[in-house]
Amino acid sequence: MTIQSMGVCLLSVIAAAMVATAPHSAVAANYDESKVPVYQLPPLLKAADGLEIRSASDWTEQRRPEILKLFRTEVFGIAPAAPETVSFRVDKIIENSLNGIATQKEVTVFFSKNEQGPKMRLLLFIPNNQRSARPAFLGLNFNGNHTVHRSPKISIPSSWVRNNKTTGVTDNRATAKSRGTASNRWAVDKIVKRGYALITAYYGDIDPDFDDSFQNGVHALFHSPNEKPAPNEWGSIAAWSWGLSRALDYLVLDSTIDHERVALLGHSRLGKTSLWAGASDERFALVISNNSGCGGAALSRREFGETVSRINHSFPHWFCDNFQHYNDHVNSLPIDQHMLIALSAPRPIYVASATDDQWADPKGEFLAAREASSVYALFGFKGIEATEQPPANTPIGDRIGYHLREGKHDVTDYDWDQYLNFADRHLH
Ligand code: GTR
Repeated sequence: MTIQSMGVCLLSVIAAAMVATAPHSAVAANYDESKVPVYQLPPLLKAADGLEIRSASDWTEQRRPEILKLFRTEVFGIAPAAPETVSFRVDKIIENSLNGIATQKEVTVFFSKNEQGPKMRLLLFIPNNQRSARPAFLGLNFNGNHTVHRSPKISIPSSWVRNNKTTGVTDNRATAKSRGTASNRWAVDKIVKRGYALITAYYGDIDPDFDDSFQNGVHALFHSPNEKPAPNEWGSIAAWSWGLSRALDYLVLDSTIDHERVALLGHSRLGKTSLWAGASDERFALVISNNSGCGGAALSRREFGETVSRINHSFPHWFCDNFQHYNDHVNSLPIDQHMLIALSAPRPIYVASATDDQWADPKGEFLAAREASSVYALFGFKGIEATEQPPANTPIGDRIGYHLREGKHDVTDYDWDQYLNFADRHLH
């Protein structure tokens, strides 16, 4: 080796070391399909002991529990069981809401005996003039229940709220200024007219979405001050999912809602949440992931758009600490996100992407949904048969639904139309 080539060699070693240690933000995200690494997904239909999974009972008894456990301990973290101290109080009933087509209700879910402690307020719109209990969509919202509809009768959250130009929040306290600011994402009238109830709660009631070492929200009820959850214990997504299960605990008691036909819906980080809530609580009848991306429906091994490393650096509180081990070793993850989708089988599940939401890797979301179909086949159901991602605005699939909507990272009326059609097919 010449001195010159030794120099070049040394320089490239130094450059490689700099890339390896550079903060993730210094390395551009990959949006080039030709740069997606070659990867092999962990198998859905082979158990850890090598057994081929050939039947629904093999899946339910052996493979599902082992995959669920891996997501619990390596990705989202173990959440506590429902405490016996949870209680519910119906605060408000307005019978002629939405020009008379719905009953609007507010219910407080107290997570402990202390009424001043963490609690979540549910907002319900229930179709009027129906002879039977209603199927429902249940989804958390980002900025408070009062943002989903402009009705002045919706209570404003008292918990910590993110400062935001659109909602006019500047000091982490919500005000009447933000009424209805998210109404474009919540097709309340349309949902009610189609015969479904809509139930929502503010996610920050369950756990405020910032990295505070879990000193507030429901974590504080289960850990002593300054004690962080263990590396395999719940982060914020698991806490929000836990909250959705507590909402369902209430719905079981409400005779106007058919608790066996509750569809979970979540967008983005709350789409990751709906996938995990549906996986960890099988009482949910249908699961919808809207633009959930990394840690949600998108395959991690594609490293397209947001990656495991990026998400763990930007949002260290979302997942359990064990997930950090895979930041630079995504191929050693014992799971990938097709398995998260498969955990909802045989219940109907819908994955939606958007063309301008490359950060969430629409193709990776499609591929994960398609891969999960092999588990649905064990139950005699068709998932997604298409091998290629469909063009924009072309919903496909049977028991697993998928569409790629034209447009940005958002929930639109187009998305709701597909979810309502899918629910009509599977919940009636
Ligand atoms: C982004 C994050 C995504 C997605 C999104 C959201 O900043 O990188 O994983 O969750 O936030 O929730 O709006």
